[in-house]
Amino acid sequence: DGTIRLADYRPYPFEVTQVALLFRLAPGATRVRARLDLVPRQPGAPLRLDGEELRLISAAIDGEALGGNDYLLTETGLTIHAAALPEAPFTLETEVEIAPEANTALEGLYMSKGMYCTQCEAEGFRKITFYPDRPDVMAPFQVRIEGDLPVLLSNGNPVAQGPGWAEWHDPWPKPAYLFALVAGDLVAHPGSFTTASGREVTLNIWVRPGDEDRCGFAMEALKRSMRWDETAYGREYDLDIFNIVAVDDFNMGAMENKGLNIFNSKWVLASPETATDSDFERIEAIIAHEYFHNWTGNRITCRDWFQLCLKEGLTVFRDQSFTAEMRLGPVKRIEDVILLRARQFREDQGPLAHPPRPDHYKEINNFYTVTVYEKGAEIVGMLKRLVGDAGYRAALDLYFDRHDGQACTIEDWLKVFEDASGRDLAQFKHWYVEAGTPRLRVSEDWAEERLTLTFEQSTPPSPGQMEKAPRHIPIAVGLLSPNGDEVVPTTVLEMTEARQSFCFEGLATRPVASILRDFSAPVILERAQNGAERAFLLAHDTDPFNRWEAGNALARACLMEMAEGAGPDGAYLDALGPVLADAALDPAFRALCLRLPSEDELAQALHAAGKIPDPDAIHAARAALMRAIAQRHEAALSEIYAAMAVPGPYQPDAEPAGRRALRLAALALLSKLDGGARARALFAEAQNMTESFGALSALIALGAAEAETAAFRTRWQGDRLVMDKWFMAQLAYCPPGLAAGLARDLAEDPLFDWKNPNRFRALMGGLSANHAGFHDRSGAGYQFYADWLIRLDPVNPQTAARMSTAFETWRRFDPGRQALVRDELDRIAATTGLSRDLSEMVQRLRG
Ligand code: DPP
Ligand code: ZN
Repeated sequence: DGTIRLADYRPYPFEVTQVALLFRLAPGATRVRARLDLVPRQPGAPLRLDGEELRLISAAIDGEALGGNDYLLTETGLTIHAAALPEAPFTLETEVEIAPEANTALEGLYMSKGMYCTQCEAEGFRKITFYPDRPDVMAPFQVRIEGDLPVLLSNGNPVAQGPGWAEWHDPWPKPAYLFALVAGDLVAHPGSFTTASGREVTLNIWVRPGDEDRCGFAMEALKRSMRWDETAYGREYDLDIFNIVAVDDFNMGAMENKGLNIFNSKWVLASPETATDSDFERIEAIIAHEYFHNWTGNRITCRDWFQLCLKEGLTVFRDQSFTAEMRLGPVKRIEDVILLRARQFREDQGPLAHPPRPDHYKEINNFYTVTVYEKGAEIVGMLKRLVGDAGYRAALDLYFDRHDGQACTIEDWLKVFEDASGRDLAQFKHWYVEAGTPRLRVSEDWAEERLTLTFEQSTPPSPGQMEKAPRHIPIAVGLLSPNGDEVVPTTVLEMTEARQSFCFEGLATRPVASILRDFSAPVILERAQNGAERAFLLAHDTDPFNRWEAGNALARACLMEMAEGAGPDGAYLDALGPVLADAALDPAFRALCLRLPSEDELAQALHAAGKIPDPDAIHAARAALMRAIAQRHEAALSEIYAAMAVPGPYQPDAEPAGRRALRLAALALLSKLDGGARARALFAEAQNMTESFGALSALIALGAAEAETAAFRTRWQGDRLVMDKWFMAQLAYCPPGLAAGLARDLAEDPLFDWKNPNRFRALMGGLSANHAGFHDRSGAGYQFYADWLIRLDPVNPQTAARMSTAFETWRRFDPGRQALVRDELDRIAATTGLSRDLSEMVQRLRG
């Protein structure tokens, strides 16, 4: 049935020692000539090459054209029979024709606004030429590009160029998924970097004319990333040149092609007028992420796509550590955990749950998930916590030493940690191969100056995995005395059993335990704790994560009760007071303390508590709590709003960004009382996108943004990235009852260019982010969404499939909503000619 299984992995029977490619570019008919030097490794094996949507012009071995009986050509590839192959090393030459202009799937070689570009991960290279398109086949590439365009780029170092042609050579053996080609009328924002060992590297960010003044921040972020990888990991850059290209039509965020990173323009281009603080932070993180792949992904790559989290989990962990050092570490950690819980825990609890290393798939593009990326990063973080900082560095040094130039597995990765630390990680491996978020229940016992913490763990079943073994869980714990002093500093308890107790002896008075500090493991901690204890931790915990967590737990508990009819919890409102007033606390941290759990997270929590979440009641509860906070703390919030204004020219750094975040959090609350007066004033005077967009969002949430929405459109209609925000925000933040109707209207807007993935994601993602709007009991949100998935699928299956995850929570809801979603999923499934991508997703979603 098209399922690919890890158990079926076999090494490729040929070695590719050299690849030479010649491109003759033309929008409707590009010719690609490929010369592969091959060494047979298994006598008698046929030569099987992947290839899709290629028109074969010719094929020859050692200069001799192949005859019709020598090979088999199918929809998915070219197989040259063993009888037609020499036993000694040989050369295969092929020529094919492709049509980049007709490529709307944005996979392989395609065109974006007159520019040629490529996206080959995971399996796009097979749409460029016949090739063993698998990551364990690594070879040096030589590329010649011929085309009537001023800028012609590929991987590696430039060899030679003239008018209408350029040659590139990449000396580092690489898998085909890291191949890239860009050709167009581009301008460079230049830079340079001197490596620790004194080599000069030329840097360029290539953009379309007009965008060159929005590259400065990304360029500086690149230099910081290059330096950080040298100091934190001892890794230097290894080519003479590093190019980044910004592309408007792109399915993903960015791509780490060797020496030629290709970025969604959204994650490169930034100016104070057009990008928000969080855009700047994301840009720095993504620049770093792709750069860090040069070692974790490119020099050491994956043996097969089941091992995707080998490179992605590790590289996300690296970019998170980088951002934590560039900005505020504790704030970054809290933001990462918010994302993990909102998206990965959600995935783990639904029909799409899968292990960080899956063992089967139909379409690998469907596995570029929060589980592979974010949970993969958490697992690396746990390893680091278990072996310590020095142990981690030793393990990574060994990893680079032992595996440079290889295509590796999770087993190789764990073995490096075992060898460097002397630990047995057999049980730890469950984190990689089993799905599901463990529940960790804790109980406390106090007697004779001894505190005993007893933990019980269990992991619920997930698709295809009914029984789960106990995990090896690092639990960071600290103890506080009743006056807030730390009596036992952070200690890592290692849980390996289903049930396990840990004792702390010799304590004069009963302490308050701070458990799972820094979120030391991606688990759901179940702890019977009263509001007073949580308020104590919110006021006193010395671990910033747990301090925030205590407030978050209070807010969540309060909102869950409000969703079932209770009023706001006075104890929670009281507990916020000292946090708001504490000027010693970082503004960014205080902003996070004011951020209530999302509606989707509340639905997740209610479902986990055995209830049926009601999206309308959750929305109403959240709005009511915002109003109650505003009423209770109006004076303090007004003071914050005034005090946190940032004078002078905009700087994207963490400090002013934190002040703006706190100010906007206060604004969102105060808007519930002032009818939007402050937000309207801020919108009118804002000099940067952070404030302008924050004010607009607050007004949209009030349902009172008509004039501002129109003004924003008039001002920014020529700016594609800003207009994405305009589409998204109106839907994400509007009163839920309006969402589906507004989505229909916006889809009629002439600026809704639905074939552009950013624009499609802005509109559909905006709708699905409006929890109560998307889940409107009429089913209008579901129906609209499904209509568009069906429409997009034949054009861009990858993006259609990825967006289908909006439906992954459907089993949480009442039978009425479930029936509506099931109907839509059935309707999608019944569509003729559905892509492999979307049909796999719908099949899994239906469960
Ligand atoms: N490998 C890419 C990344 O995560 C996928 N877009 O950076
Ligand atoms: Zn990545």
